Amino acid sequence: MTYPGPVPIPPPTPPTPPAFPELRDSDDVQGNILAGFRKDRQSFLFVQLADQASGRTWLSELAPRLASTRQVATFNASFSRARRAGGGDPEDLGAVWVNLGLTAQGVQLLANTALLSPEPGDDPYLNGAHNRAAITGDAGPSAADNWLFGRSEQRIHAVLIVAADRATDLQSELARQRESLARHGATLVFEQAGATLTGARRGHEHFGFKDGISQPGVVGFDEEDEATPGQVKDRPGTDLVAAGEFVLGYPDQSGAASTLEWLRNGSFLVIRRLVQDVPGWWAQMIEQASADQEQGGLKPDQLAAKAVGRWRSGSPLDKAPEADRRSGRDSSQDNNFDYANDEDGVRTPRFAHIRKVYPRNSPTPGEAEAQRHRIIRRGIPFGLQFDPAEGRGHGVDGPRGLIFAAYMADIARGFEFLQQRWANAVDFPEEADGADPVIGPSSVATIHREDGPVRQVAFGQFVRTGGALYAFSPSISTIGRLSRGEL
Ligand code: N7H
Repeated sequence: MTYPGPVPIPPPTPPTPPAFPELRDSDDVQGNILAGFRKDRQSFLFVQLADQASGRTWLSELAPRLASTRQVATFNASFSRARRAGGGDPEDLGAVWVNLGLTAQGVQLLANTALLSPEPGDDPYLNGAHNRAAITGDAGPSAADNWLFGRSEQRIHAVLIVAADRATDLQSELARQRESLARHGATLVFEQAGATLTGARRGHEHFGFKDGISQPGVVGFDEEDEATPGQVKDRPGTDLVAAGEFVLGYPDQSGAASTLEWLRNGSFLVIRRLVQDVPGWWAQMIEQASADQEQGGLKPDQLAAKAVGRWRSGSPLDKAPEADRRSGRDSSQDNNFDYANDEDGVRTPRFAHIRKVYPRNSPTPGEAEAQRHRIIRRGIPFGLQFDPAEGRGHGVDGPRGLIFAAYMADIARGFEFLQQRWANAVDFPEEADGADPVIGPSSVATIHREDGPVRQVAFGQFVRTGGALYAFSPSISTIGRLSRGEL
């Protein structure tokens, strides 16, 4: 008798990717994830709920007010059309949007049965941002004990992002939300206001640099450019990335998709209050530039542009390495570049903020790897702009910075990886390149030149963490089910 041998085990059938509707029309994915709120005023409300029953009634009252992707995308399209036609922001078009995020504590409180693993392991969401300080490098003045929100003893279940075009609309919506929270016995643990800067600094962050230029394109949300497949139409240089990198339940860049039903159409949200020392940042540029004169000379403005990877106008160093030469006001090509012919970082240093956090096609780590660590940024500045002559609060007496808010499908692979493995790492992408001079720790960075020896520049740390929270922005249907006790 012959022995039959082991019976072959059929390979597991891969999960069938979920149906892929046009995400632009989604009534289920909350607004702000794929379609940004893009409002000049936004407030973040950090909420502690009283108990399960009152939390659910609060949620059922809130649910109809939450913005969907379809609503925000439709509004943004009409706003852009009106702007192009009228040459400025249309005064008569305004909206008020609300987005909800729940912390792991919040989901535990609201759900019927345990949706989350009882062991946090090394899951960032289950642990909470304060328990991840060793990963993100939040020590000393950035230590979690000093945070305004997200400290270990605070119990935050939910975060609301309320956004409006007009100050009066924002104030009435905030009043309504506070009243509803109070009526359901909830506590407002912290309220953080944000507003875009004004005048010539509109669209710029506090150090003075234009922000909001580069975002990933999302398959199923952004239209592909026929002439340059893989890129977004009318946004030259913007690569299309799989939706599953940002929204759960869709295939990501590796083809994998989360199969947990309640997570589908949701996205993880990282919020950080990043306090910026504006005079300190510029003083170091002036000091370092004058020290550099002996070596051939860089002006403070040039050094600061090297730290960021763009000029203050937003024009990328890759296109204008020596001076900000962008012609006129045409910003359409500001994202149309890569690092293919700049391996050593002669034009855009390898430590530059935008190259650290999105190395595009740099050989290290390579384009495929770079696309596995993308995030959608929805931050907004807070505090008054630095201008001591303007009076109280405009000098060193007032705090200012960026409310960094970003959506992603995986916090460990998204925000934490960018911060820990790339921005904070002196040896990424190559040995002794230096840490990210915007969000990394103090370090000595290496500037490469076309001909001539490399230069060393010592950058300090002028951004500190003053609050942080990890949340999950569930789909609108999951929020409904949580509110009805069906999950
Ligand atoms: Fe950064 N800055 O003013 O220097 N950022 N950032 N950021 N950032 C960007 O390209 C800034 C922070 C990213 O696609 C620009 O749209 C400041 C954190 C990513 O090429 C400027 C702070 C993380 C990009 C700044 C801060 C990131 C980006 C250029 C904190 C994630 C897109 C504008 C106070 C860990 C890169 C633009 C790309 C761009 C600044 C924080 C990530 C000017 C001041 C914490 C992915």
